[in-house]
Amino acid sequence: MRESVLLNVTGMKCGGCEASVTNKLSDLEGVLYVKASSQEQQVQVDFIAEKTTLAAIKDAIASAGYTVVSL
Ligand SMILES: [Cu+2]
Repeated sequence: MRESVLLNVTGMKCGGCEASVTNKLSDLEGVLYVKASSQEQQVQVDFIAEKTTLAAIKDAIASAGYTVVSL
């Protein structure tokens, strides 16, 4: 099933940061769409729930050097 999440992510400061988050997430199997906004400090990820998990998505963002803020 296709799911969409909107995560609050701190640390992105420019287009380069957006690109590194987008590239990291795009490497994950099952990720269909990524929209990272440094201005909003948010990352939208659309993914196939059978192929990846929210935890894996959060790990990928963290490994790119950014912080997912849990609400
Ligand atoms: Cu940057």
